[in-house]
Amino acid sequence: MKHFDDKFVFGAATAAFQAEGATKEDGRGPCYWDEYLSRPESRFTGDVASDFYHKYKEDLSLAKEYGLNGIRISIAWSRVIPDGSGEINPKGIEFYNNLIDECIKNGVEPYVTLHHFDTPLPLYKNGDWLDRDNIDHFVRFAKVCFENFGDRVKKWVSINEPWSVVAGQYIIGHFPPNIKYDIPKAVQAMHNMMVAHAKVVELYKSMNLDGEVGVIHILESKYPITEEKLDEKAAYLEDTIANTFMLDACLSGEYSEDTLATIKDIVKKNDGELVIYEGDMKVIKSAAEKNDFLGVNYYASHFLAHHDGDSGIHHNGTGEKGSSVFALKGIGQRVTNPDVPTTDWDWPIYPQGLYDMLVRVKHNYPNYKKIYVTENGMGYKDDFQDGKIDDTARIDYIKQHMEAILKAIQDGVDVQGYFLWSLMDVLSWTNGYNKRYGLFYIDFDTQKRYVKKSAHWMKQVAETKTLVNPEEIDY
Ligand code: BGP
Repeated sequence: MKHFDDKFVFGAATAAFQAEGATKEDGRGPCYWDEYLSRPESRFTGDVASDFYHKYKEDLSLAKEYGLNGIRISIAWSRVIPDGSGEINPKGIEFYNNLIDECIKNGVEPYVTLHHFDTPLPLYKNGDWLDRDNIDHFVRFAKVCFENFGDRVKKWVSINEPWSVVAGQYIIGHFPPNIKYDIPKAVQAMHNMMVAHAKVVELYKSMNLDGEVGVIHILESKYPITEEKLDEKAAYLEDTIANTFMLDACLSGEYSEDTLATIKDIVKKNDGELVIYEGDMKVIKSAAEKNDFLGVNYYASHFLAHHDGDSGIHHNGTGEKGSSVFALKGIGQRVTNPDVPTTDWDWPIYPQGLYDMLVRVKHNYPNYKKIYVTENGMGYKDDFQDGKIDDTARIDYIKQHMEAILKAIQDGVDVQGYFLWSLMDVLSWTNGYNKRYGLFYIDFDTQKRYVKKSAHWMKQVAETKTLVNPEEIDY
C-alpha cells in the first residue's frame, strides 16, 4: 500500500512543560522540573521554552498551513490546580479553554494528555507515583479537565510514557529525584501509574462524554545482539520490564503469569518487592475492556547482550556520539549494532522495530481496538543557514518510519494516525535546546519561528497521503 487513507490523522506533538514557558504566570504552581532546573548547576530552564503560552495562535496557524489536522497538547496539572490537590485556578482553565478553541478553529484536533512528566511539586515531594494518594489527586485533576474541556476535547490520554518517567526518575537518574538503579521503585511506580490510568478511564466512561480515552506507552523493540541464549534472555528481560509489563496492564487487564514471574524475579534480584494492592487488578481489568486506543511512541530499538554485573549507566545528554552506557543488574546491557545507524544521542535508527512492535500488539493483544503513533521523530542539531534549515536527514528518518507504519497497516494493524515529535522545536528534558525535533525552527533568543524543509515535505505528504520523495521538495 502506498497511500494513507482519508481518515488518517497527520499530526504533531507538544507537551506543556516543554513548550509553554510562562511558568510563573497567571497563578501556575511549580512542577518538579521548575525546582530542578532552577538549581545553579542546571544548563537550561523551562521558564520560556517555546513560549507557546503566548504564541500558540501562531503555532496552530503554522500547523494548519502545513497540512496538519491533529496536535498533541498536554494540560499542566499545576496550571489548573497549582498545588496539585487544592484550589482550582480559573486562569489556568481560561488558558486551556482558549487553546482548545484555537485548535478547533484551525481544524487541528487536540489530543490532550493529562500527565506528561509534570507532577506538581508538592505531590512530587510526597513521593509522586510511589505515593498511592497521588492516584486520587490525579483522578480529581482528570475530573476537573473532563468537566471543563470534555465538551470539545474528544481524544484524551491519561498518562504519557510510564516507563520513561520511572526509568528517568529511578533507574537512569536524569529526572528528579535522580535516583539510579532502583529497579524496585521503578516497577512499583509503573504499576501505580497503570492503576491511575485505569481509574481515569473508569471515571471518563462514567461521565458519558462523547469522546475517547487511552494511554500512551513508549514501545521500543528489544533484540538480542546474537543468537546466544544468554543474549536472548537479556532482550527478553528488558522487553518485559519496558514493554510487556505495560501492554499487559492496559490491553489484557492482567499481568500474564510469565510477565509477573519475570518482573518479580527482576525486582527480587534488585532486593525489592512489587506490591499489588487489593482492588488494583480489578480496576485494571475493567479499564482494559473500555480503553479506546493505544498511543505508541517510538524513537529507537535496542540491541541487548548478557550482563552479569552491577548496573552502570552513562546518559548522553549533550549529543556527544558514542558516549552512552546502559547496563542493568538482573537484566542485560545495551550494545551497539554495527549495522544500525544512530543519532548523535546514540539512539539506534531502526524503523523495522516500529513495524515489529505494531504487528506484535495486534498479534498478542487482539482486543487492542486502534493505535495512534503518538510520537516519533529525530533529535538533530539543525543547521540554520540564512533562515533556511535543510533537515533532509530528519525527513529520511520520518519517511522510513511512516513506511513501516504503512506496511503494518497493509498487514492488518489498525493504525489511524501519526504525530511527529514535535510541532516546533521545544525543550528536551535532559538535553536542553540544542536537540531539536520540530517542523518549525525556533530561534530561542527571539522566539521567531522558521519553516524547516521537513515542514514543506510533511505538507505534501498530508495533502497527497503519499510518502513523496524529499528530492521533489522545492526548498
Ligand atoms: C519522549 C517524550 C517527549 C520528548 C521525546 C524526545 O519520551 O514523551 O516529551 O521529550 O521523548 O525525548 P528527548 O527530548 O529526550 O530527546
